[in-house]
Amino acid sequence: MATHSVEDIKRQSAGLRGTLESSLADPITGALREDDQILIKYHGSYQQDDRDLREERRVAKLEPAYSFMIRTRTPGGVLTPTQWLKLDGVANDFAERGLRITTRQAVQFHGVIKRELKATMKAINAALIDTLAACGDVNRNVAVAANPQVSAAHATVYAQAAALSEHLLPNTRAYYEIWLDEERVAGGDPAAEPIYGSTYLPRKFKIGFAIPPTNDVDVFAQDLGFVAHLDGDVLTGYTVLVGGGMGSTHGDAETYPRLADPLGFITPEQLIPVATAVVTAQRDLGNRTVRKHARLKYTIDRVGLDAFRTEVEQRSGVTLAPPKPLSFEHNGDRFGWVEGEDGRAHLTLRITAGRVQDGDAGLWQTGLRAVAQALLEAGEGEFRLTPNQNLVIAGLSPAGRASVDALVTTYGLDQFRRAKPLALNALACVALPTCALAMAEAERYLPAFVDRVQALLDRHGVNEADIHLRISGCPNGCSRPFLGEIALVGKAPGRYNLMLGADHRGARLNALYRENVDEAQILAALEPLIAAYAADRRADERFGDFLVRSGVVAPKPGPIPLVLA
Ligand code: SRM
Ligand code: SF4
Repeated sequence: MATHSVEDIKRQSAGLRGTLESSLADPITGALREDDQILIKYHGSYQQDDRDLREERRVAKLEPAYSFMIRTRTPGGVLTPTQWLKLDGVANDFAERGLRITTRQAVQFHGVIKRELKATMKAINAALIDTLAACGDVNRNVAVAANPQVSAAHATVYAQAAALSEHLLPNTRAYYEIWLDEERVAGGDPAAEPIYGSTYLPRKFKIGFAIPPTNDVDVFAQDLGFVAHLDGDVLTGYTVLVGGGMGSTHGDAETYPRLADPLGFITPEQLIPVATAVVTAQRDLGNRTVRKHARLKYTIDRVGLDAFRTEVEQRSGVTLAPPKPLSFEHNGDRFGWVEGEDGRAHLTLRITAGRVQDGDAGLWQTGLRAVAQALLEAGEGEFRLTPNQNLVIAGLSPAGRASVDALVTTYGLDQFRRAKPLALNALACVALPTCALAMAEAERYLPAFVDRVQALLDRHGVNEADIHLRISGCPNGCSRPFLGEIALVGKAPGRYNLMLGADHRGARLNALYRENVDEAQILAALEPLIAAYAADRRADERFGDFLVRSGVVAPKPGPIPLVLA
């Protein structure tokens, strides 16, 4: 869709209302009117159709099998057991394929039909979770380090991130009127949007908070990243990063993945004014003519980092201190049990591609329901979704730990004990059958592809190699594939670009190694590299680093020198 029309739709939407209510009430079609398809994104939902059924329905002269994806706004992916149980109920009552944990710590439901959309939204809100601004040209779900090994400072960072998420919500009451039957104020004027204005942002906007040494949120892939600096248990401030993003278009060199640059250092008190200044600067400076060039990363490349910093300082009244060195060990999750400083135990479970559904790979939905029920009865613990599509059962006493451990074994949720590092850290976006933009499989292909690469690792005696592998069904990059040591980026059914050589800390982009290749060609390309890695790697050298050192690929260096842990 041309940019001007999206801009017009936003401007004329009366605070994101559009004609959504009459579109929803129209019994003739399972779809919404075109403009409303844009507006519903700001309410956290996408109209989709089942691409597996497209051809069959076309031949039968039926309209496509329309349904809706709904995405929660769950900053930091934190959910109480009660909330999990309610979301589990939503999946059973209204959705297909269970629950889906996303790469930004949200839950997605797929396959909700139009006439049940409102009831589904109500059921989600009954869990005290909303979906407002989970999609659309606004600030999206705020990602926060989920890994539980740290301390009181973790809670402080999470609280700040959740407050920022609230602060950046649109003011419009449209969401509450349309989905929750709130009465419209007399006169019906849309609420003022001091942060967004009437056309919201030029494009989606993403914020992430990392707590070193873990970079599980892939902070360099965020429009706006905050890296926490701790002095013992005390949060002293954040290094602010701007201009990260993954999305690109095949064959269009003017679109590209980009790592965020350091803008400066701020104290915790300066967080909200500085974040607001970055958002409003992007609101006013971002490209509103060409949507493909509208993300903050392009704004920064156009105006320059120094000019952008000056803009942020003027708007916020904060003078940014120089950024501090950063130290990350990896951008994955830590699986299994860890104990926090307060003696509470946390268990990180591996969930392949974030899909929580009963199947051959485990009774995931039933099992997690039993775990949530047990936490509820014991009055302790919570769930935390990770930005790597996994799940942490957090905050357990020794007794709670024993009971959760038993449930996890009973329901086959202990994949983290059996799987090799390659499988544990692999990511895949949703792609087919629901994603309208998918060019190739991702989530459904991940297990088979991981098995084949693992077979190569086994054959060359490096079966425990911890290589970060990521698959995306297209170059939009929803599994952050350009930060994978090995990545497949979909080109066409069964064909991918093979990207190699990112680091394992999320601080170096990979580079194209083979274009438009099928599985046999991918495996043939990987085998000699894995053999060389097995023979020639240095102690503790990671696969991506090895490929760069040995000149196989030459990716651009990362944004700043990191102090290595
Ligand atoms: Fe994404 C569009 C799924 C994280 C970059 N993304 C989509 C849509 C909505 C397709 C569409 O526009 O029609 C996908 C829905 C598929 C489906 O059927 O569910 C979709 N994105 C996802 C999720 C569910 C992938 C997953 O497997 O977990 C993630 C939901 C995150 C959330 O909870 O908010 C998801 N998307 C990401 C990320 C990773 C991140 O944010 O850390 C990226 C790369 C970072 C970035 O934004 O640059 C990402 N998604 C995109 C883009 C490319 C944006 C760009 O700048 O060009 C699109 C396409 C677009 O916006 O036009 C897109
Ligand atoms: Fe869809 Fe492409 Fe995102 Fe995968 S990367 S979910 S195929 S938009």
